[in-house]
Amino acid sequence: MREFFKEFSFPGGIGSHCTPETPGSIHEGGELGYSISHAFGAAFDNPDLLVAVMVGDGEAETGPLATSWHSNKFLNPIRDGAVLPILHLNGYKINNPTLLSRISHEELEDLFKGYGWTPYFVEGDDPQRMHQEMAGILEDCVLEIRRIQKEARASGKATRARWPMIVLRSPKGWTGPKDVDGHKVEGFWRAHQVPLAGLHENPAHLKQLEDWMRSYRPDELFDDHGRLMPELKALAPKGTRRMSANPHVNGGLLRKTLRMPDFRDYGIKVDKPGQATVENTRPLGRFLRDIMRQNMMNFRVFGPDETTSNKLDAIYEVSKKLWLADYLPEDADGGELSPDGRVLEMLSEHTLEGWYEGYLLTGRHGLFSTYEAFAHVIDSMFNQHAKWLAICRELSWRAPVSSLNLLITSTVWRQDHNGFTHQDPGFIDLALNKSPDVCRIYLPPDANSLLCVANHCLKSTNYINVIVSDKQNHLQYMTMEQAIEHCTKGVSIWSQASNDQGSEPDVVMASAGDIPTKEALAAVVMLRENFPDLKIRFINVVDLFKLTPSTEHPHGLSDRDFDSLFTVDKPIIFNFHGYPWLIHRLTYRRTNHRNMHVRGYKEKGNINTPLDLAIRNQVDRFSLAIDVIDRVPRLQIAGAHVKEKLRNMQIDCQNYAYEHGVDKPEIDQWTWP
Ligand SMILES: Cc1ncc(C[n+]2csc(CCOP(=O)(O)OP(=O)(O)O)c2C)c(N)n1
Repeated sequence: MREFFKEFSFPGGIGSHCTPETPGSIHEGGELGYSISHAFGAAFDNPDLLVAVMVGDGEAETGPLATSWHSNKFLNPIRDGAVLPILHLNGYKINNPTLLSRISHEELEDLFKGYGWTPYFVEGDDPQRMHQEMAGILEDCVLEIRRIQKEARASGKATRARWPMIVLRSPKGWTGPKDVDGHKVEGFWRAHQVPLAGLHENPAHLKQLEDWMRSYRPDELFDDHGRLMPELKALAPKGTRRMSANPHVNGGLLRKTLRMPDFRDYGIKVDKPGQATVENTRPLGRFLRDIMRQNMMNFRVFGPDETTSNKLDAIYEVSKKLWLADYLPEDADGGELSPDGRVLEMLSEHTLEGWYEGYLLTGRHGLFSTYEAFAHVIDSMFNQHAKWLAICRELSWRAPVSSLNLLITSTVWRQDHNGFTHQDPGFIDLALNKSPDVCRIYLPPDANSLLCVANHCLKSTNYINVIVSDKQNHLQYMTMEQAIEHCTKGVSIWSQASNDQGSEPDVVMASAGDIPTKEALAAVVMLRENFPDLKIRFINVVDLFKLTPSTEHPHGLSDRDFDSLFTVDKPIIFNFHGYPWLIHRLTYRRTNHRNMHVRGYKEKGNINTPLDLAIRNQVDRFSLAIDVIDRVPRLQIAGAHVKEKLRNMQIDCQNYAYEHGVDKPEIDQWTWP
């Protein structure tokens, strides 16, 4: 017992909250706010599961928790299990009263009724009476849940239910020291975590601790050797009925391999690179539709409000959006709503992310698509999930779970009418901070490469895969075979855009992302027209971690491979989807880093045409071509006339955009010659 106590919240020991090391847990309580959404994620598609979830009244003040009460409108009583929230109204946080404990009973009851719950109250401070009452109310709630499920399942009609919940009002630090040094502790915020401090120096505190511990009558609970009395031990459930051995909370044990069609069948035909445009995410939508079709009990698609906007709406051919709230006649016209839909859409990125995490951690699969700029809403949840996975990887008894796949779409470069607020490619900067064992970032430049990357991600386990791909029409570069080769390598030379075969290039032009790739290719064309003998090597990067040294990330290129691709002394112009410094972060230890010139989003935007936005951030074809002239020594002086011409063309394009509201047709409809 001494060993066990010593380990608690001790260096090298176990955490003070539920951590991945805690058997029976899928929920790290460190960062508050996600208990209810995790619980619902666990309950979806688990018809026999009842998830009881304790919610702190402090936690209930957080944004993510507050919005997650609405999860009850997404629980299908036929197909899903149930969630029983127990709001623990102990009145205090670390240093403050809680809001929900300082409103009237009536107001609190109205609040939860308003959220669509049926609240039951258990209130008091006499342990014996409270235990009996809690047992009684729990029994009532379970019976009520079973009644709702039985009715729905017998009738075959899934309707929204007013599920029960419990409000447990008990003192904070209940049965702990009442007062310490003349200050109220039990039933006050002072009871938070450590009610008695300085035990080494303060004999009075030590005595109080001893009295407190003895009040639980340990001599009746343990024998002389410190072992739990056999009759008490016998009370514990057996086998998988034990909370710690419940297979749902080691979800990898229950995980079934996702049945997947061949992604190649969804590819688009590319006869010649850089000619036709396709909405990159649309073929992915058809792939997801057929994955859904084959996995109607363990695959879900999540998105705030944008599955259609993100061009993934083919999924609705197989399964609609889950909707159990009221219907209006006009919903029949394109609403795509259904009480048994498997696509989850609610305008709360927090709730969706929480559901998705709970769903994955209990052994299922999915994909979450969201606007790039607003992926930041779940920054912190992403962090916590990455930490969870990082620790799980060290625990041999935790079976691998499906990766969390985030499709970051509606990206910075195509916010033609949304403007500045929708321009933020910074989510990948955050993803880069996390353990290399856990995070992957992909920027497929066209539809076939997106399919290839998505296929890989959906099959993987224990990662967070961030896939950045815009939803608009973009040029298509690769046949499916080429896309597979390119994505397998993660970074490669595009030979059709290069003319340095068999020699050393004068300059390396690199790109990552759809629009930056197009602009870089257009720059190459202008350079080759103006300087036919200029040797250019064109490199595209899909897997961002290829850039980092192999000693830092399992995907990283060896220095030898990096040097042979990017050269050891030639200028590199890298046109990047995101903030430019991210590429410097990844490559600062590479031999040729001093010649690496990165262009990316520099927070210069407003309502812009695509080219105008590119120009303002210097990722446009003209700026890139000028960059090359400036960096290749023999062009620095000789190229001055071409530079002038390119500047004039740039000014002309910008003026056209401001006058007509669109880019010049030769820019907009530019194709690789
Ligand atoms: C998002 C977040 N913000 C702040 C904290 C710091 N914090 C830890 S416990 C706590 C109070 C929690 O109160 P409550 O949820 O009522 O839990 P109790 O300890 O009273 O059961 C706070 C603010 C946190 N863990 N997570």
